[in-house]
Amino acid sequence: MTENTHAEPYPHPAGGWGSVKEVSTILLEQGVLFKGGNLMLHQNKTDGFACVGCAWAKPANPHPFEFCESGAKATAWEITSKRVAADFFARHTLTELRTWSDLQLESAGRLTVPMRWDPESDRYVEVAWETAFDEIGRELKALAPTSTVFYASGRASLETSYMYQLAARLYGCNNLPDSSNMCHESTSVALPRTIGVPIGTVNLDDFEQTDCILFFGQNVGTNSPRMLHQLQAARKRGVPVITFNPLRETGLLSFANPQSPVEMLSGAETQISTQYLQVRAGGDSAAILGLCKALIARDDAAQADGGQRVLDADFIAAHTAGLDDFAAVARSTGWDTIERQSGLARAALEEAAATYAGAQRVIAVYGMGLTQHRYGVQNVEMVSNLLLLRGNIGKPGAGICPVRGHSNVQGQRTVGITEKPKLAPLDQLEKQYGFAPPREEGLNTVTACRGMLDGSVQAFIGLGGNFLRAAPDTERLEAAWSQLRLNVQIATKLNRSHVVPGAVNYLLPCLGRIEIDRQAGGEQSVAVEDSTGYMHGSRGRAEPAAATLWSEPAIVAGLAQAMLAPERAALVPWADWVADYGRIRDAIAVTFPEIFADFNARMWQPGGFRRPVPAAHREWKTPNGRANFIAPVTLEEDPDQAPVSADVLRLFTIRSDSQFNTTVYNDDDRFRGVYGGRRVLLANQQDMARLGLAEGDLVDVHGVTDDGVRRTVHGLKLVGYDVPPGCIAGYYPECNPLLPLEHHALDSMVPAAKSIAVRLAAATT
Ligand SMILES: Nc1nc2c(c(=O)[nH]1)N[C@H]1C(S)=C(S)[C@@H](COP(=O)(O)OP(=O)(O)OC[C@H]3O[C@@H](n4cnc5c(=O)[nH]c(N)nc54)[C@H](O)[C@@H]3O)O[C@H]1N2
Ligand SMILES: Nc1nc2c(c(=O)[nH]1)N[C@H]1C(S)=C(S)[C@@H](COP(=O)(O)OP(=O)(O)OC[C@H]3O[C@@H](n4cnc5c(=O)[nH]c(N)nc54)[C@H](O)[C@@H]3O)O[C@H]1N2
Ligand SMILES: [Mo]
Repeated sequence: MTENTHAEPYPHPAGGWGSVKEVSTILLEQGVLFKGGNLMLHQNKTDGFACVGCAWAKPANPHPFEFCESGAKATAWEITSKRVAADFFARHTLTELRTWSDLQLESAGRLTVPMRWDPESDRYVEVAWETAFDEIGRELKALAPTSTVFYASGRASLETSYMYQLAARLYGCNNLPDSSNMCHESTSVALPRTIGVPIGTVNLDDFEQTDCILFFGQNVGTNSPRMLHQLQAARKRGVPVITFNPLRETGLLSFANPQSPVEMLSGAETQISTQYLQVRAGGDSAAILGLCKALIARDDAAQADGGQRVLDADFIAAHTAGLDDFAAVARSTGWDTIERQSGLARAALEEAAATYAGAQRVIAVYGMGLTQHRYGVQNVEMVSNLLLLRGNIGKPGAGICPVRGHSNVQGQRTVGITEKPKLAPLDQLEKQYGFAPPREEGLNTVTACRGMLDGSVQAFIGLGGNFLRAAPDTERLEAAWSQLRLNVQIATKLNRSHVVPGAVNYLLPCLGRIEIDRQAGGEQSVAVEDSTGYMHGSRGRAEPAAATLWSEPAIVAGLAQAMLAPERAALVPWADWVADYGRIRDAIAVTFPEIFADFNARMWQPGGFRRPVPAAHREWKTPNGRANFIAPVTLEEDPDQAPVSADVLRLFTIRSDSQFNTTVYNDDDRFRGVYGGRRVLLANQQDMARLGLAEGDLVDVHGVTDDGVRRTVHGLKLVGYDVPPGCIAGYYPECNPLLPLEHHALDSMVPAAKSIAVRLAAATT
């Protein structure tokens, strides 16, 4: 594969004809062209299904084609005509399947029957659902509840997620990590401190009213392409877009709308970013401090000569706290430090600050480029500081916009999937169901991995996802994973987490959200929450991949009834809930009346209904009742890692245009012009020359963290690329063996996947 890997510039805009071609190719490959074509018309529509891809907002008046290239791929991938049934496993042992790539495993097709791993033959063997639940229940009853982890990947509906957290708590633990722990947890920790909400404040209307957009470390063209419509509209109004990203990402440069015949035929494209700042990976706190320093300096000057204030003094006085400490740090930090840490020139930062100061309504959008750092929480606080300086939170057209990942990852947290007892409605659950929920802190992703490594975690239940590939330190984790007493994976497609078995190992296949879900009470629908806090109904439209599949609520109910003591199980009407999901929603509305009152009726409102976001109207639910400026503690990116020496590079892991997390659709990364293989590193030419390496060389990458663990990924090919000096980019999940478990964000514990200290050496194998 590496032989054919090559890079060539992608001279086209994001979207455009390339998008149309990609969509038709994947529909064809998955054998779903005809069926798929019709189905797409229901994607992200009121009374249709919510896309299983990203969590970007769904408008009240959708386009006829309210989907994007990425969403169409995700749909095609789920409704593929390929199947993995019992005969597949009769042909392949798990030992053999462990030699398959992520792409090969998932490409085998949809899982169709419940299976148990048979250690004798090393194969999965079909079992009846009831048999599976019986044995899993027996196993779980024999374990201490705190040694079990209930992971959720972020796709399961609000209904399933609510049942899942309730089942875990009835069982006796708060061990409810979800993918948010690897993702936007830095947001969920930072924003409650600064503005008193764990989520963003903007909605789609704000994009129509804004007059400046800032982008930090979010790759919109690949990861939330439907947002390109809002960006394109804003750009057509002349709104400046300032981007901070170490890579010049195609989707942030320009866009041709594949849904606009005029643009497609004329080849017209919209320039997206008006200023592009190639910040060093991990340099955002410094860059933002530079912007703030420039604004404060202008404001000081204005005050001195009686000019118009640059800071929003009225807002600051009426609503905020902490400006003096923050401003002191901004004033005292020298431009030399800011330039060195951010990799950006003072003049470029001052230019961006001038644009920002010239706008009255500013939105700041951000993603993993900020959250997945040692100082990921601080990065988010810095964005909030920048916005607060000019009152850009809590007014129309302005606000903070974290772009969430999985299509219901935000919603899972909303309905109680959290390891943090203080965030869960425990008193209400106690009252509603008549039991004493556990009050101890549960395990998050990092502490769950620690538990697997030290043997204190003995069982892992996965509600979707591919934990083994998504989490840090792949090799160590994989060894620990095989020592689990019980491993139960609820999934749609085969992945690595399924083929490294624990002693007792089950694979339970489920319906996807696109599929019609028939229960005793008729066809069921579910709801999800998007990135902007709106809840939407979603009704499956495709025939199920197999008649043997169970829905996620049915599986969770089956597990709950089997693993709970009978008197505990009897506290919840599991069968009634599965017969009619409307009853689960009624229960959710009782638990969270402020968010979900009248849930069943409101979920079909066009555009969805929004949960309360107090900060969006300047009500600050912080301990001091004000919006808080928080001064940065350091501008160093990774003080926990080896001292920076000239041969140490900072590796940041990225997603390609052809993947959804660990799901790899093909080996190309079209927008970045990298074709035919993912085992590559995008490297700066000068760094390569300095290190005596050249484009095309195969290298071994060694972790340099000094914790006694050797971490190496062998045989990656160097591709010359426009990356800031000292930084190097590689693909997730291929590079995860290099990510040390303890290299995570302070406070949020999000693995710091965007800055891993590594050394390169000529390949030995
Ligand atoms: N098609 C598709 N859509 C997806 C996903 C997918 O894999 N495929 N994944 C979903 C999920 S779960 C998530 S969380 C989101 C992820 O979507 P994003 O938040 O966009 O995450 P990434 O693609 O990991 O990286 C984002 C960008 O950060 C930049 N970056 C890296 N380091 C830094 C840094 O230090 N500073 C700055 N300013 N930028 C940096 C990278 O160059 C990249 O452009 O997308 C969701 N949507
Ligand atoms: N190095 C590095 N590591 C990272 C990241 C990074 O940027 N760099 N990003 C992190 C982030 S942001 C995230 S969110 C995590 C993602 O981590 P996960 O959410 O754990 O991983 P996914 O790849 O999204 O999971 C894919 C699997 O989900 C299953 N699946 C798909 N649809 C359904 C469904 O409807 N129901 C069920 N039950 N199962 C389904 C399929 O079996 C599929 O194989 O990875 C994290 N890891
Ligand atoms: Mo994510």
